[in-house]
Amino acid sequence: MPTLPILPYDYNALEPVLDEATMKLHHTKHHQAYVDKLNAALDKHPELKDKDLADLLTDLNQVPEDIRQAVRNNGGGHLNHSFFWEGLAPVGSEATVMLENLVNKIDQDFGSLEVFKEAFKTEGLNRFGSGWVWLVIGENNKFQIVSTANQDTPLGLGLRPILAVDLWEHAYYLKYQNRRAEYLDNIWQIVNWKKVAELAPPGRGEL
Ligand code: MN3
Repeated sequence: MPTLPILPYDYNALEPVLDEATMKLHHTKHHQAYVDKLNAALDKHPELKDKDLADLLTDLNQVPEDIRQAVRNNGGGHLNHSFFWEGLAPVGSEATVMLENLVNKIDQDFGSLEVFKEAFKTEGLNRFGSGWVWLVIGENNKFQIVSTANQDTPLGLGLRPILAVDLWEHAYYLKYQNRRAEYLDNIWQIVNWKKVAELAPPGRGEL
């Protein structure tokens, strides 16, 4: 049964990029609500409770129609947030240091780290309304930047996510108000590159 994951750091651990109040609300209220609503939907089809959520979201056609939209929204919300938390780490921590093989891969696929960061920010700014911006492994193991609306995941597009950034206003509004660009500039200080590299291991990506 889906449950709210425990964060791998304290609510104040991502200061000053993400403030404690935002983190606490985001985890205990927003993420919890997705978990609760997902469980309410799955109560109508208990046989789905033991299925892998990522599998269900990869092919939503296997989900009965009466709960399909609820699973898409709330299952997506649960999976995306769980993934998002894992991809962050405290400012200055070892996990935020990008190792050479990842730097090289980004250079190879985007030209440079600066070009990559700018493209990621642009994709995030151009996503109208709520959604997510992602770094994914796409065709030919090439890194790609994509965004999705609402709580949709790139899994349904056949893309393997390795980094997610929440674009919903609840993720940044208390600290950044309407300044999504500033939030996207600052987020790099807390990206867990160690985790990203683990998700794109040698032999699977180009790393
Ligand atoms: Mn969120």
